[in-house]
Amino acid sequence: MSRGTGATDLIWRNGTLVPWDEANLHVMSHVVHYGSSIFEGIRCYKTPTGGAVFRLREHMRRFLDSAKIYRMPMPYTVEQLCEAVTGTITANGLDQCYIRPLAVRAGQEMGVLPTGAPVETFVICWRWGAYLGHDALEQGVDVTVSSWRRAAPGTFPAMAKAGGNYLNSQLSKMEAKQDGYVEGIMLDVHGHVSEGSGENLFVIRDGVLYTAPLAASILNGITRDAVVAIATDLGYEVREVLMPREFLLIADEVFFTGTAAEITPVRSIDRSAVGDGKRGPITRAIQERFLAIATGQAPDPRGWLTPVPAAPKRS
Ligand code: PPE
Repeated sequence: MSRGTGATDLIWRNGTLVPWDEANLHVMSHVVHYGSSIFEGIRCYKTPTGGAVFRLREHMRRFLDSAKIYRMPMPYTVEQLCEAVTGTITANGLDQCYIRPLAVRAGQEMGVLPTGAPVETFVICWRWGAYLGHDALEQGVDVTVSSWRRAAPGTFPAMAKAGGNYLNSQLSKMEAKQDGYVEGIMLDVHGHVSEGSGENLFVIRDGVLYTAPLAASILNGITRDAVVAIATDLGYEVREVLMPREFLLIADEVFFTGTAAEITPVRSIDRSAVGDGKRGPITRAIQERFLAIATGQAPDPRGWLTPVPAAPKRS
């Protein structure tokens, strides 16, 4: 693993905890050849009363939605999956981490038709710090508008968080990095602003927040939903609308949202400064409220946090 992440002790596999090194798949697994997997990304934050998972139920619901879209039989309920997540965090003795629930089509049968391949479900936890670089949360990131578009409606379902979708994300991300940017903003097939390789996007102008609608081929982000709620609480208007590319160039503030990226300011787009070229005041206010709720420093009126029982002390 890279980016300062490291192996933890145990991985949840089909209902049992197995050692990290034993959570393997065969090279003939369907997923290896045809990208047939679905997954989630969730964060557990350290709070004054121990670890707490941010919006666990919503993530596991989206996990089951992704499985349903791809007709992947899933023998677990949302409740069982939530318990698998908290149990795996506790078993690894963690009080803050990134969590990756994953379901793959395994087996050893070749051929596109996936329905004969058994589904294997995993929950993996590891420590994952700043996703878009060390100073990104405060300083903001330099991004580009990708030459790669998001998949058109009716091709790859954007609402499913499926492994195969991330081939599109990889093209955008590699291009951005190669050209000296941290991330790429992709447009949809019609040229409207869509999202980043692993983040949703917000644009601010004259104190109003704008974000792309589901119809612009975005993932229905849970951080995006949290930001809409927080911005509304703080008294800002939020509009879900199709945005032309040039709207990015006249924005006062722009930021990414995502479980891994949290709330990351964008300070330039294609070397054109966003606003003053640094984190803007509204972005900062939303970022601070978001992190305060997630880390248990501010009230949690919507019940976004699920506490994780501490592991018994090891002798
Ligand atoms: N769009 C995409 C394409 C995406 O992958 C993510 C999450 C989001 C939007 C934001 O969704 P949410 O996390 O529910 O707010 N990307 C996950 C995977 C990142 C990775 O590199 O792996 C994440 O942030 O966990």
